[in-house]
Amino acid sequence: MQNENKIETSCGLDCPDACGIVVEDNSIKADPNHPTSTGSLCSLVNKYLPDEPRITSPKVNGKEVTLAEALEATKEALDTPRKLLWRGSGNFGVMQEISNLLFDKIDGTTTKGTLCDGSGDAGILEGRGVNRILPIEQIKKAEVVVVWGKNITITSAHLMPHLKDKKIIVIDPVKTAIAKKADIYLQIAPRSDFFVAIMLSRFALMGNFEDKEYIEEHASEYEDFYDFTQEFRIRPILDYINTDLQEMGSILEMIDGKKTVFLVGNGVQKYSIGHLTLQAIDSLAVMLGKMGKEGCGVGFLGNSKLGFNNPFEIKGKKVQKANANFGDFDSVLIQGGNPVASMPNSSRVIEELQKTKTIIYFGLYENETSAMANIIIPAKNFFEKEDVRLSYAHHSISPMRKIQECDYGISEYDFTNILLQKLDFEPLKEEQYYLDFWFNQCTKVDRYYRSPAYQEIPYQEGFGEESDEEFIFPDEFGDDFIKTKQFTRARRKSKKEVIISDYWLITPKANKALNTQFKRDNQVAVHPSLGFEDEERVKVYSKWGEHYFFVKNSEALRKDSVLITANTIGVNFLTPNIISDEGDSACYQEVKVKVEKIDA
Ligand SMILES: Nc1nc2c(c(=O)[nH]1)N[C@H]1C(S)=C(S)[C@@H](COP(=O)(O)OP(=O)(O)OC[C@H]3O[C@@H](n4cnc5c(=O)[nH]c(N)nc54)[C@H](O)[C@@H]3O)O[C@H]1N2
Ligand SMILES: Nc1nc2c(c(=O)[nH]1)N[C@H]1C(S)=C(S)[C@@H](COP(=O)(O)OP(=O)(O)OC[C@H]3O[C@@H](n4cnc5c(=O)[nH]c(N)nc54)[C@H](O)[C@@H]3O)O[C@H]1N2
Ligand SMILES: [Mo]
Repeated sequence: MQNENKIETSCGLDCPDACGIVVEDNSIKADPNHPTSTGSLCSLVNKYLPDEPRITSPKVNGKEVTLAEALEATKEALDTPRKLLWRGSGNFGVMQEISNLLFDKIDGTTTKGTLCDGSGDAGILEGRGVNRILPIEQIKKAEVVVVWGKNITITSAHLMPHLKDKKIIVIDPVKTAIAKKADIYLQIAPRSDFFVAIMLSRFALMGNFEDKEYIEEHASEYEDFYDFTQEFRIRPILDYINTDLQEMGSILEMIDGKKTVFLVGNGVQKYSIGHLTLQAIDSLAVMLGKMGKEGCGVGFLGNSKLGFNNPFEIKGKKVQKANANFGDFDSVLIQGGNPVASMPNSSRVIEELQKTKTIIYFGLYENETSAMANIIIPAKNFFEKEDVRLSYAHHSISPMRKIQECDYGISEYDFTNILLQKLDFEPLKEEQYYLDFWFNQCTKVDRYYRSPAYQEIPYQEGFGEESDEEFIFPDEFGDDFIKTKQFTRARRKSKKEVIISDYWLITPKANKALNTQFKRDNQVAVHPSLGFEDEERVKVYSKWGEHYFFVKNSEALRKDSVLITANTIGVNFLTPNIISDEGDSACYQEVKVKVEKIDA
């Protein structure tokens, strides 16, 4: 029986863990029965409670108004032929998407693609046909864990206890906390992951590390793949990656005969060729027989909605999320995001937004985007409304419950429902109808629900939607960003080294922030050999723009890279608004930057 003072809910922040929360006597605790629980919540959820300053008053053109007035102004703004809905991932509840139903009715434009994991996802789809989540139970059963471009201790902290007593291999240009503890650490050149996977595959096939029985059955084109790997020249590529035969061999030996999972993060795919990288990493795992078996698999950001009918899915006009031309619209509704800071190429974003007649910001906090808005609508946070939480890293679906009142904010359901009626459309169905729509598609397991896509060991039977297909290896490589001619056999002539005069920009997540929510930073981390002083103010610039930061020296970096976390004010003035070759994704790291001293 449920204690009256006890409410079970879950965290809505955009993080793979999607933790279960128990609220008792006004305090929030981790739900020990949640599958990823380690007994405690992270500091970010705690920040969510009162001390974070909220937008408490609706505004129209800088003036405080009532919510009713702000909604009336919103109605007028949306009553125009050209309107765009741009939604961020500030709250991961499914009810965020209910505003699609409004834009469907009013014939508005929405977005496609992501700022996040789209290019990697596209590569997974190419190889496996479907992007299934690697269940946490399989991670627990692994003997070796390859942490590849994922900063686990910060972005997925609840996985850490499950990695205890396992062999750890880390592949990351930055010596992260987990890299420091790893059994093997490869401090590779940024954006060289495709080559790492191809070289490891090639050596695996040369050294007979492949799992013949498995690939004969599930990936029978492996001989063509072997030929493909042979198009790449070993010596210049190993030099470029910053590794050697011995190191590659030691990785294969550590994995050989051991249950192995590859935990792959966003870091490997913030590039135009991210899809090829994920497909190559998958190919390596498949070849070694580390997929579709107990204690094995490649875990990336999975598709949380796989297997669901989504009542909020709409057709209609769509523009690229990472590259939206806001200026093409009279009115832009920005919900649950901070695109002025989080989208790439901030100068372009600002310029585009300045061309828009009305910007409507629907969110919790003041930020770069709310500062540009004509209409501000205060949202409710995830403790103040009902919702459903899916995860892109496990299969538990949990209710998000209202545990506190908020008399100034409005939920996405109410916002949508009111505007539909103001614009003379039929109202929505009851809120519970939409919540149940999701739960009814799940299996109930204790207090949680289980996603319809759950499979204990994904890809055990095969690949594709129906698990009756084979794995598809990559068979083509093209890259317009770095000169790779010297790497491939086809064009052997050029012997030029890749000359690095500028620095790679590494821009990962920060510890005490969730994207641009909560804590903001102002630093650029550089290798001490670059000759800057700590706290020195420098200009960092790229062909896309510039911004000023304070220096922090760090031995964890390579000499060819600088690091600015995603919560840093101004970081996206440096990043390009190009879209990945596949997957409609932003490519935050497809850029080289310069760092300049500022004369006092
Ligand atoms: N505390 C906290 N947690 C978060 C978030 C947050 O903002 N703060 N954000 C959430 C969100 S939205 C997401 S998408 C996830 C993402 O979480 P992660 O997948 O961990 O992504 P990042 O932090 O962007 O980068 C991960 C790692 O990639 C490395 N890296 C950079 N370039 C390369 C490269 O070319 N090759 C390789 N091999 N590695 C590279 C970086 O050094 C970093 O260690 O985290 C979620 N969790
Ligand atoms: N340089 C660089 N840029 C990056 C990244 C990077 O690694 N480096 N990562 C990218 C990635 S992976 C992601 S996912 C994006 C994230 O980028 P965004 O999706 O823009 O997320 P945030 O910047 O965290 O802004 C979220 C906003 O949502 C609002 N919000 C929170 N909860 C609610 C709610 O319940 N309702 C409503 N209406 N609003 C709410 C808050 O006001 C908050 O300001 O950033 C991308 N940008
Ligand atoms: Mo993300």
